[in-house]
Amino acid sequence: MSLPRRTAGASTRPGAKAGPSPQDKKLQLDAFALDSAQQLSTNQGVLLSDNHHSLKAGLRGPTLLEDFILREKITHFDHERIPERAVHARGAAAHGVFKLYKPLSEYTTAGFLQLPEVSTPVFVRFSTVVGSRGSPDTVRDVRGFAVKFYTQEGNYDLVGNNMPVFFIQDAIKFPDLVHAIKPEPHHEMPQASSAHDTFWDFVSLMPESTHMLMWLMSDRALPRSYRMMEGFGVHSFQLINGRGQSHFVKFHWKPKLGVHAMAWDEAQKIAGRDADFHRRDLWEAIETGQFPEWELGIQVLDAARAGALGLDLLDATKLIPEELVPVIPVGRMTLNRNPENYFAETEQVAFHPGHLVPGIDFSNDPLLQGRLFSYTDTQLSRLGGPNFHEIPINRSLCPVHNFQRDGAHRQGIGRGRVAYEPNTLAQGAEFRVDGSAQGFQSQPQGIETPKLRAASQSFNDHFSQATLFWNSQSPAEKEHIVAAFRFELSQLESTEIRQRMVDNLAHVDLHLATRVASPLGIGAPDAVAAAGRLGFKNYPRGDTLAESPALRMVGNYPPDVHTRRLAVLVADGVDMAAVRRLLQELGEAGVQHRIIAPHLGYVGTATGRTLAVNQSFSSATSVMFDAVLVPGGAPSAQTLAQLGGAIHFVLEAYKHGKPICAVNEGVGLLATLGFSLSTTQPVALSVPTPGVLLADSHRAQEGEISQAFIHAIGLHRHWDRLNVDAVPA
Ligand code: HDE
Repeated sequence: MSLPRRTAGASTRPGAKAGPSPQDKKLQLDAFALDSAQQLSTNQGVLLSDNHHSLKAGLRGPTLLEDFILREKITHFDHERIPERAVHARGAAAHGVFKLYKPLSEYTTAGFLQLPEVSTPVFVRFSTVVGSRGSPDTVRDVRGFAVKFYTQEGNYDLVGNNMPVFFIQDAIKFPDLVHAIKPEPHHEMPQASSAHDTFWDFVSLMPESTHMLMWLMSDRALPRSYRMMEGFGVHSFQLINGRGQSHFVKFHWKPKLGVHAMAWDEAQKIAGRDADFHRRDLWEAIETGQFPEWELGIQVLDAARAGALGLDLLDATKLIPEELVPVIPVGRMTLNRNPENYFAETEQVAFHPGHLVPGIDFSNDPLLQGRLFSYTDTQLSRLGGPNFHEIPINRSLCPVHNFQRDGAHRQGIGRGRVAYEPNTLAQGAEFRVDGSAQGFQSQPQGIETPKLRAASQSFNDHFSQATLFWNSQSPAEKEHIVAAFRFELSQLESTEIRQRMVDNLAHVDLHLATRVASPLGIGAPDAVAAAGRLGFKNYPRGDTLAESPALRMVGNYPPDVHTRRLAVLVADGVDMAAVRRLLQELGEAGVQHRIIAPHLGYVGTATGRTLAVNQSFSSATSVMFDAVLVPGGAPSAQTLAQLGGAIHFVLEAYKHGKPICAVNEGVGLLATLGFSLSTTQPVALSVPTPGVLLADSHRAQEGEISQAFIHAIGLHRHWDRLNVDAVPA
């Protein structure tokens, strides 16, 4: 099957093919690669003889206005910054490919969803929502997950988030939501945080936000890595097949490495240690060939099935439980190339939920409808004019033909005098684009009357899915949600807002509300007080699921240790021989380790060898690692047990639920936690609390320690560990 190509009208990029045009290539060379020319020039290509001195009247005199070289350089510099995105300002991106598993012609005519042998190039930008461009990566926030597919039928953008629902049901409330969550206007604080009065004031008055608040207070808002997040298209879209039939569809991205979070305490510490934590993680994984992958999945259902579920698919505060409509895996996305230039690609990329290809259409979701306006509008000011589609990262790989003309920064050189249709002058015969069967077709559908400003009755249920989410969490995830609500609400100056919020939560679950309220210095949650306010309507609950296991993070993906970072804590006299095999097997499984010691350089091992040190305790911190190994060797263990940095390292890793394996004398470093190798009942391996392995290498069978440790690392975090709150780290 050959894919249709666009042919009508004048081309802005004649004969364009995948990859940069000769002109782009020249620009790339001219920009930074001086090695071929070895000489600087002005923007006009005029070679410079001196880039160190401005033109002055005499050696010690004033600079002359006529120095066009100085003025060009400074003027360009003065205009280097463009406005950051109003939301999602902080981001990181990568190139990759999407491959389909099998044709989806049953549901859609979209070309890139027909042919498994075609690789569709993609560019994906991940982001936080609230913070400014320079804010830390690890704040509690929703993450953007925007994918641009450069298909042979034009660009298709799937502009989603890492949470499947949203705060509001109607786009008209978006500016209010964003004003409420952004830093407060009088003093521009706090940065990149929802923990302040204006946000909770707004959401506590908008019960429709409650479901999304549960997600935001959950561990989903603290991803360990962009590579370990799910992605969701959020809204219902439509897939249209060759018979013109429409199915509603929800898009899902499922990460190969599983979905994993960090602890809140850890996220805050990382924000100070490495504000670029997620950006660096993505970059390094790709640079080292550990290409992140996601599976694209779809939930498809026709209108009748949607009605039977009792869910309104146009309400973006609701999801479709996977237990009711399974997610069908349809293809795989691999990110395999880092951008060459952050500004040119990651900053200038422009997504739009209305960049659709034939066979996919949007729905009447009133949140989505508003987005269809917003995204082009915002690029006009952010990217400086209507020709942002001509910026290399935004160009489609197939040719673009239309009669748009001119505008700021136009790149394409339109040929001839015809920039309208119908016409006869372009080809000597009548040309018109008027009802051809090819190309994008909007799916015909009825329109309701009368026109009015109101929401459908079916949008009134604001709590049942918040309750479903709560009921579906593992005990540890529930604890984290309670702690997150307490943290956020304790930051508020207004006790009224605190009270109002816990009154709302009483409609989700009274036990949750009571636990959140208990340390906040307010009254007991009062569901009746909340119910008296606007937005609390009795609505017959739709789905009757008691819980949806797919909504919890723990246990939903098979354990995978690829790219997990292990800290190996050593000092002089360390017994590396006893852990050499263990480290080798961990490496073969995909774990990357670094040696941490009291000083940089080398340490001497128990067998008189030298071991190169990667980091010292003065720069290394446990929050940069996923797991800890403490080898034996009495002198090494004794040195570490005297060192505050080493003790703090393991205490903190313990508190954050990270797997810790201590071998032989290395167990001594866990003495502060009350662990020791049992001398009365010697065993090869004991696990006194989840994820803590105390190993006696002399008794262990071959592979016994590594298997247990790899399994513990694969589970990622051991949240159900003993006495975590008592650990002073
Ligand atoms: Fe966005 N959103 N949004 N949004 N959004 C933007 O577009 C907007 C919404 C999302 O990496 C802006 O180019 C409105 C939902 C992502 O470049 C802006 C509404 C979802 C990104 C905008 C929403 C998203 C944006 C800011 C309510 C998940 C980053 C700069 C009607 C499905 C894309 C820009 C990137 C960015 C408007 C709600 C996802 C202002 C009006 C729901 C991932 O146009």
